[in-house]
Amino acid sequence: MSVSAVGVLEGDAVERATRVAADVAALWADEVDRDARFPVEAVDALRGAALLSCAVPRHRGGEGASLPALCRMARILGHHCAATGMVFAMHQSQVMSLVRHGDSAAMRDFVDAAVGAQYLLASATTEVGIGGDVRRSSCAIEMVAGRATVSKNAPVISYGEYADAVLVTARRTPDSPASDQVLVVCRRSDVELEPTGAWNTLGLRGTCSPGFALHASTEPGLICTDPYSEISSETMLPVSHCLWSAVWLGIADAAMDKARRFVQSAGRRDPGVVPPGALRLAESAAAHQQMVDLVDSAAVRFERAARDPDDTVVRVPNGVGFALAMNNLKVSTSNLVVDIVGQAMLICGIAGYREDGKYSLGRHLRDAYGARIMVNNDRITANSAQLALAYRGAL
Ligand SMILES: Cc1cc2nc3c(=O)[nH]c(=O)nc-3n(C[C@@H](O)[C@H](O)[C@H](O)COP(=O)(O)OP(=O)(O)OC[C@H]3O[C@@H](n4cnc5c(N)ncnc54)[C@H](O)[C@@H]3O)c2cc1C
Repeated sequence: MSVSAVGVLEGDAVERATRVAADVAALWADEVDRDARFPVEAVDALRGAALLSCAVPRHRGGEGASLPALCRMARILGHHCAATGMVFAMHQSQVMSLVRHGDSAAMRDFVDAAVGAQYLLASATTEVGIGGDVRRSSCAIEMVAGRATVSKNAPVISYGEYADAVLVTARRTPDSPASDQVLVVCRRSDVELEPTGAWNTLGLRGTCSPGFALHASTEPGLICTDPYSEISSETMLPVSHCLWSAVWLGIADAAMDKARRFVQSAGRRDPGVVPPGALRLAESAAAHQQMVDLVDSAAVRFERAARDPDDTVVRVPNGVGFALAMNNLKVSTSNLVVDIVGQAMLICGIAGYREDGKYSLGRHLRDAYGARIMVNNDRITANSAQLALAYRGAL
């Protein structure tokens, strides 16, 4: 399916993403997973449909897609190809971070270029030796001949080899403490990426996320002026958790569809008898509904907080209640997706366990297991435990 067959720029962003998901991503999902290769057709189609810039405000050349709309897109992409959904989700959280926190002239020029050329943005936040604690860095920005340079040993950079720029966290200066971080944009032409390993994982294989030794030299204007602590709490973390959860919801949708079709088919074979899987399907539907409601309400919570930081219900975006809610979202949805796909496996039985039939659930199950470790739930819960000690309000 060519990009033009997807219907470039016809319909709103959600409609276009739906077509990319069903007409392109779905066709290649099994091959992408089997070969652990980048979903190049689907990402090209997203690019062709101008969906890589849909979160940029209209007055800056994008479509001003809201977080609830981005979540709907991530969900439908995740349904058909979780790797494509996750690439979309990770990219959009980088875009939102730049749009909301990059106000230098250089940063505005970068965003203009990103809209025009439909840049794909990757991120290097985790670091060897620091693990999944994205709020600390050991690498640091050093000024060399008027350029901001950074070298980072990144254990994982998703689609690093396919990205047009990498957003890197680092200490502000070589003398700064580990927590005094900045976010710096490094264009691909300013970055050397030496692979330090391969990406041969259980699931989300198409995200192509090996480790890299990253060396970059960029313009100082491409260092975000807001400290990373603010970018993370106000945008990158909540947006990532909402969009990742939406992708996991897409995985759950795919499993639920198969389970439902399996039970309906059993029902048709024996009219008048409720198939044994129907009860389990009803239970799974309740868990699925919880997931839907969690994702929808978290995206709306973010929008309300972004619109009105003094809103007394949602609390300020970087407030403790907001942070707890966004942590809880990630931990809950990453558990629910594994439960739901596991229940679908019980419903479909051997037909779900097989790798070659229309009820096959293997890819969904393997993808689902990535959710809990994509920033480890134990680490997030440890952070929530500290926040909970200090918090007295309602969520
Ligand atoms: C599909 C996928 C794509 C990814 N893409 C990217 C990307 O593009 N860019 C990027 O930067 N990262 C990315 N990540 C990596 C990041 O999300 C990982 O969480 C990170 O690399 C941590 O890896 P880890 O599990 O080895 O480390 P840790 O998070 O350090 O976990 C290791 C162990 O430490 C334990 N632990 C829990 N809490 C603590 C604590 N408070 N202190 C110490 N140890 C604790 C954990 O339970 C676990 O047993 C991706 C991950 C996945 C799964």
